[in-house]
Amino acid sequence: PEPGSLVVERFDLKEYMAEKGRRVNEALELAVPLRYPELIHRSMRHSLLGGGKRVRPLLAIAACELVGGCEAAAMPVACAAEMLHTMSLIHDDLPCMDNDALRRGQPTNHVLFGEETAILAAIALHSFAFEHVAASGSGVGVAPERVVRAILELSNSVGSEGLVAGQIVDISCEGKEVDMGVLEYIHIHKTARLLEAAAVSGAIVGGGEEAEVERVRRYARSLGLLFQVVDDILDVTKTSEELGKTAGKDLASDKTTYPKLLGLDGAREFAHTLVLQAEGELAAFDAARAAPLYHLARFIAYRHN
Ligand code: GRG
Repeated sequence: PEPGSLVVERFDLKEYMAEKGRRVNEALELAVPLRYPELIHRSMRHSLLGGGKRVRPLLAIAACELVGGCEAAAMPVACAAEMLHTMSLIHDDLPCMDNDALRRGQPTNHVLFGEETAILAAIALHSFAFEHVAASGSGVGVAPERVVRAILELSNSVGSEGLVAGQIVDISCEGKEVDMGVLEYIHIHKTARLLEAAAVSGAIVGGGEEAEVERVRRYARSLGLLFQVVDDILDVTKTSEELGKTAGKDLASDKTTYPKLLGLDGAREFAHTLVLQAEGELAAFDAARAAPLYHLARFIAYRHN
């Protein structure tokens, strides 16, 4: 085997995720300290620091390192991506949206702090994400034009061409049968766009060339869709196993899912195609540097819960 592929074989994703996750948590803790007015900062910190897999920061850091940048250069955009993700989760849990009481095993923001504070905390995290990149980007040795490009990617991914677009189409389709095109639109916008912006902004601040940044974009887009297809498959198979039946919750529910549109085998085949596409984009890079992103794609594709 080639030297690069040996390194890939020995790579420990769990260890990498734990180590990067620890440093991301430290950076987030420092970025949003508990200060006056305490209520809003407690509310922001509750949702931002209370768990989560930190997949978006990890993507930003791994993409930055993939193109030869260092972790410190990626940290501001990594934190910003997590702040934007957290902002979207606070909104998503509100009574006027999904009305969820639990998130990451803890009470949701509005349950603990009330709706007014939860909305204000989400807005504060939204604007602070960009402030954080603008204020600390150049401080870690990133050229100002790259800082601006990263902000452009992140801001575009949450507005009416990103998360908001996915959410409004999802809401409009509630209770209706949707086709493959609409299902894909919803998932690309609600899930893949922010994952993509995290990875792409990481590659930008890491000094990536245009072609490298676009490879990272295609990798992350496939990964985002893969995440959702596997989620749909697990919804069916987990419930089937629990009930000891062949048909799970999602094949019977109103929601349109990939297994419903493609059948379980078809959805598995689609997931396989997506993981191959994601891996294909990494083939152009040094194998050791690509190892975290390569293993992350496989982890998302072959996870069991
Ligand atoms: C107000 C600008 C604005 C946006 C809000 C509510 C909304 C618009 C969009 C919904 C976005 C949403 C909640 C999408 C689902 C994304 C998703 C895959 C969440 C789960 O991500 P994980 O598994 O979660 O990475 P953890 O907890 O590990 O971080």
